Amino acid sequence: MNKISDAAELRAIASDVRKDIISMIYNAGSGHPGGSLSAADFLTVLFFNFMNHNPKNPSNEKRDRFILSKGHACPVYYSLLARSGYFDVSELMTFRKLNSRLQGHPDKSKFDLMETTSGSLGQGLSISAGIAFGLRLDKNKAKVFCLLGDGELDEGQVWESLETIIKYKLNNIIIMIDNNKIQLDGYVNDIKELKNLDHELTDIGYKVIRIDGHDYEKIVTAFDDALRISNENVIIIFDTIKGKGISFMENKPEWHGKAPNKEEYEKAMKELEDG
Ligand SMILES: Cc1ncc(C[n+]2csc(CCOP(=O)(O)OP(=O)(O)O)c2C)c(N)n1
Repeated sequence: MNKISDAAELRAIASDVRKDIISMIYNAGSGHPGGSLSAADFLTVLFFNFMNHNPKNPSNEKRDRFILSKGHACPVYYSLLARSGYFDVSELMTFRKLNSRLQGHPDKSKFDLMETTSGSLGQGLSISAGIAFGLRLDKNKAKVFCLLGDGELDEGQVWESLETIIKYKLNNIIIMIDNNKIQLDGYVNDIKELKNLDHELTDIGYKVIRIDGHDYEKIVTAFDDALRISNENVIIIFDTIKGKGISFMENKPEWHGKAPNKEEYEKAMKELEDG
């Protein structure tokens, strides 16, 4: 796929992605807007400027792999796949409908394009480690990009895989944390405080890059740096705002997993239209 590095162009794509997210969830009457919107900027940059993938040859062995461990945020993933050209954007409106490929959580049995099924939090990084191991055995230089939520870090399995990745020096994985500070029905730090996350990750051996996950220049530099580092395990912590882009959804736990009503949908779309 041709890479897009122009920030204005990337922002325009992310705006379309946000409109897709809102429309899909409104149309379905259910879904997870907050954690989809928070990841829209850095995932747009990843899909359009950094990840090696080709919608014309989706199963090419050389493709970089993307694992959405926080599977509930699949509206952002489905939109990016459609906007990249893997399927028609109109299919997004089948989200969460009976017999659709676009279920409420990514389902590989329905949609082979995905590297894995996800949604049961905590599993995606273990799967990524397995894929990365396999790639290394095959002498395949492809990268594995895995996205975790900050609330997801409450799952012990995440920490097991973090240590496995260090132990086996799986430097072909780039881990991303969407640090939007909110999980299902409250603030991450009220549920299980993530004290000194950077230090905890550094202590177990990671090179931690921490940036504003809505600042395009910083996102580009972070991916550039992460891809340049070949002898360390890299984690990028993206500090983000849950619900980013829709004023009444921003930083509000209630927008983790609910659909807008008609009035809210129209207001959200207008805000996105007005930029
Ligand atoms: C194993 C497991 N336990 C609980 C849930 C229910 N659940 C869905 S989303 C969520 C909160 C996730 O928070 P976070 O990882 O911060 O996601 P984000 O805020 O980015 O949407 C929870 C607890 C789940 N999907 N899987």
